[in-house]
Amino acid sequence: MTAQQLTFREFLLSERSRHQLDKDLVFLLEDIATSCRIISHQIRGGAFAGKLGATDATNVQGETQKKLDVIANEIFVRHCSNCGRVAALVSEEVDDVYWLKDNPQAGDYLVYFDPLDGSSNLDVNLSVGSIFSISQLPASIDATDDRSVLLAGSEQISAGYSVYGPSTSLVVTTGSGVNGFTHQQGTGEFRLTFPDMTIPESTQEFAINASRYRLWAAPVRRYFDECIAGTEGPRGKAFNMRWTASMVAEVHRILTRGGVFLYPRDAGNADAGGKLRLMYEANPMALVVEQAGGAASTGTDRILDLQPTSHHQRVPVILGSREEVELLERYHKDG
Ligand code: P6P
Repeated sequence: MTAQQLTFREFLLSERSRHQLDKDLVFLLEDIATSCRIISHQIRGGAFAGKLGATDATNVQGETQKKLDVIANEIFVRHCSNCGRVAALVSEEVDDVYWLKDNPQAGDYLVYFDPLDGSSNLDVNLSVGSIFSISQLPASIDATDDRSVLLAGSEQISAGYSVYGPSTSLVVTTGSGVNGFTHQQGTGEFRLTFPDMTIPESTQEFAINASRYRLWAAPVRRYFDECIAGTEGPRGKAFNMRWTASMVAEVHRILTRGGVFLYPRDAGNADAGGKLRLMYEANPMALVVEQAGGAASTGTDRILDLQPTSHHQRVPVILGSREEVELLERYHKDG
């Protein structure tokens, strides 16, 4: 262990003094880290405790809930309720906004989370993760109205994710860059192993579910066709493709070595947003990616500028190395 591998608390306390973080935000981020630590433990012991596999319930997304989806949600709810300044929780697994305070105050925290993203990977022992986003209740909003959680992603004060892979990573931004931590077996600490994570401007790696080619609009097909055309094609370079069916794992790879991730909407269903959810998938990942020097777009709009219309709203997502995202935005403009 090298000297600079601060624990998550040591890091947060140093950030608090450098960037005037509120002490309650430090407590809340530690509660989120604890949630990720416990979820990691539950996953790694899942096969022994009969916790893999599905329940007979479906969530608001119409997806069959895995046992660990429900367990992970309960862990987030329990630990995010510790901080007395959390006004409400918005979970991918829960239909309604979960208000924790009868009379929330301006500045209280709103926590949006996908407790277990990519859970279809659980039964086949592939990476899954948790995603979180934190905003604050504005002064001018009627806090008893669920619409008060519909804040643009640019309002986030913190966001991040945890990857439950060969090791457990926690990646966090509080608006001053992106830092990566690794869970240390034995001590249980998250230690700062990847400080100041940045996304390379250019890449030769893209991530998309190519089985959906027939459903894509022309700009996405154009981009994909040029990527697979290799050195003889218009891009003049050969690309590699990755698809892990876990957004968290894709984003972590992009933060680690660059790349671009796409989940476009179906061309024939322009009203539908696609698959990924704005409030607790696209927004937090967009903040992390932008803070690491990348870009995040729907193809036509910057994700963080979107004004939400519902807390389970879906949006198309293109994020990662800035050069690729900007090229795809140009292709969308060309039509
Ligand atoms: P597909 C997981 O269900 C998820 O929401 C993202 O984590 C992932 O990128 C995507 O869906 C995978 O979608 O269509 O390949 O199953």
